[in-house]
Amino acid sequence: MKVAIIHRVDLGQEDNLDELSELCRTAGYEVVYRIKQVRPPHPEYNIGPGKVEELEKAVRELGIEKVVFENELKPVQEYNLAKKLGVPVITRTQLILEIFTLHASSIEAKLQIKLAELKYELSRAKEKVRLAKKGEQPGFHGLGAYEADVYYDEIHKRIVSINRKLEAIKKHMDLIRFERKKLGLPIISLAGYTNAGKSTLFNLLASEDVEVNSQLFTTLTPTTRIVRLNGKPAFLSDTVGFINNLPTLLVEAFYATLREIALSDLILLMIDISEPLHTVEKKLETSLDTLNSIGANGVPILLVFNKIDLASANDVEEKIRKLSLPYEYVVISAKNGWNIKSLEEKASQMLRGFIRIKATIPLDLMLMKTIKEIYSKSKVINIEYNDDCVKVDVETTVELAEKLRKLSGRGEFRVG
Ligand SMILES: Nc1nc2c(ncn2[C@@H]2O[C@H](COP(=O)(O)OP(=O)(O)OP(=O)(O)O)[C@@H](O)[C@H]2O)c(=O)[nH]1
Ligand SMILES: [Mg+2]
Repeated sequence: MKVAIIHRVDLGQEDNLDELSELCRTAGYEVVYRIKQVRPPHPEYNIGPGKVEELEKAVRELGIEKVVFENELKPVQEYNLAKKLGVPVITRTQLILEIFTLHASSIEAKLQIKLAELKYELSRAKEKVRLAKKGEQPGFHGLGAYEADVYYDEIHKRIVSINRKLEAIKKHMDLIRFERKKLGLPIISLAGYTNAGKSTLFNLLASEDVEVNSQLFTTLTPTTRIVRLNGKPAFLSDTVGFINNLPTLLVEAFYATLREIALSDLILLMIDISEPLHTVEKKLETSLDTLNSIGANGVPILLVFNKIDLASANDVEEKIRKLSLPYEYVVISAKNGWNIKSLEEKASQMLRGFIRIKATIPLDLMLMKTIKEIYSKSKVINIEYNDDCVKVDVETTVELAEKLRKLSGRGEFRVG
């Protein structure tokens, strides 16, 4: 489907048409016309009436079937534009909702998108009801003032019902998190701008097969696996990508999936370093802001500069120097598996909660079950089986270390 994209900006404001165009591509549209206009918003159309004429001509001549605005439009502006142009007019929020709908696979993600849609509709329903009452928006769902009120109430009821379902899912997810927490293993989240390569790295580290795609927002449902980083076991979660100007409604909707990040012990923040410096800067800023807004400040961050296969070593080095960030970092290519070893080393060094212990445990107390637990929760440096005892040298969780201390009884037990 052919579309036109439009961004009205204030004086001195940068336009966002490149990203909007990328979002359109992800939604399956072909962008054949783009307009940037610098002016204050026009009450009737947002853009100026002259631009509307120009757009109307383009729609007719190029066979454009939909018009996508970067700006939020008032219902009356949307209505005026659609009437004038003869094709549907949508905004960035609706476009992102369309993309999310295409990619959502879990029940939770689907419900959250439905909820965001309804909230969006609700915020506009008020205005539509007002217009219907004033008789200014004839033909709005063919409703009169009374039906418009009913319509508003109906949306409200559906929101309440979806919220209830989501609450039940949240309880279930909390239970799963609690069970994970009980295992005592650290939790690592892969976070970052959409398309940075999170799922590619996740697949590599977890030997998994989650979808990797050059489109935006491929991952909408977080996936978690146990991985080993340099021998240390941990939970690793792949999460939904960040984006600049994510409509507030969607931030709320996806807060639930992003909550994982705030609860983790380490964040691997991925950045595509092959892009121009100003893009890297902007995306990094959005990512850090998003982490802040979901309450993840305080969680240690390891910056993972990805896609170094697409840039020269000098270029990568210079960009990182210019960014001069107060975080630990590594440079990798997730696609080619370059430098994954040093990523594992850095990440495992930053994982808190593991301690090195040496213990000698009497053989009659050393059960197979304990040996299994040691292997699943520790980096084993050495285990030595003797006639009457087992000597273990491991980096392990605090809980397991305590258990081994008790088991060692009068045998040897040393930390460090
Ligand atoms: N050249 C190159 N491409 C990469 C590298 N890592 C990932 N990609 C590509 O980048 C695109 C996005 O990768 P994904 O792993 O889906 O990115 P993501 O961060 O999970 O994206 P979302 O789920 O949409 O947030 C895919 O086409 C990958 O093949 C890399 O190191 N080098
Ligand atoms: Mg992904």
